Amino acid sequence: MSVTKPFNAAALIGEQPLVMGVLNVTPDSFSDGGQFTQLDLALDHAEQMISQGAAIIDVGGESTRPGASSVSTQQELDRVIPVIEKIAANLDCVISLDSSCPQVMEAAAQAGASLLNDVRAFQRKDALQVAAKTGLPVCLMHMCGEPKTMQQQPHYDSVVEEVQAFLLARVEACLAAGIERNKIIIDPGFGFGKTLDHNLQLLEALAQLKVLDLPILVGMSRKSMIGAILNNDTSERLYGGLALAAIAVRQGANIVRTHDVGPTSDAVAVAYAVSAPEK
Ligand code: 7PJ
Repeated sequence: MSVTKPFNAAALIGEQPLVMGVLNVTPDSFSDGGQFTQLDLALDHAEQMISQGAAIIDVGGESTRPGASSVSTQQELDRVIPVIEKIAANLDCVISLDSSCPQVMEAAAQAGASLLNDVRAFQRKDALQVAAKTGLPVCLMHMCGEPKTMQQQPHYDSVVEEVQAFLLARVEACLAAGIERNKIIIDPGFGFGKTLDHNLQLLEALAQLKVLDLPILVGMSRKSMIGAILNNDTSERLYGGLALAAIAVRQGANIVRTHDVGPTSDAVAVAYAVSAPEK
């Protein structure tokens, strides 16, 4: 029997940001590729992230690294559903599904997921309707293009305005599909069809997204924006990622998605202690 842990998205506002640990069950994920494909290894990894401070485990079966090719629905189901069932039955955390595929969303909700995180902001056919039917909170992320080609000369007239307008339009689409406002989280989508300069502009303007009055999720862990500044590989991007996480919290982020849960939890707590409204 799996137990779905309820997740109240709207309650995140004004509270200490949560850390979301990344659990990739894809053989080709770029930073921990291939290490956690087996069920028991995935469970161990999730347990370790929870013990280090993750409140949410984000389970993904499709690699969205730049250039990655797509996976079939069946492959995605085979990868993520057993992992979600196992975590739901054994660990105390919120389980998030990182997927754009409606069939996977539906199955994940039944298996014990309590958050739907879609890098395509529920734009695939039937995704919004299926998400609404599950009754689960959703995370809407901005992406320009598709993973296979998104880093080929991304262009914006104003990245901040365009991302904000996109998110607003997707919020409206969610509301129209029957998803309640208090179940919506937004994410500017760092690294998804963005140059270093675009990413830095979005981080600098993150607080502007607060006008939508919705919780904000950020994911910058190990991403190429760090590599572009430090000229290093994914395995060397921890400290750069911590700096970005601290700045994001200062700018109002409510959930920080990371591969490096322990160090990020410390960075988030310290940054929040500086930024928190007085109690
Ligand atoms: C993100 C994500 C992100 C949200 C990935 C990686 C690439 N979901 N899924 N936001 N990134 N909401 O882990 O580097 O930034 S996959």
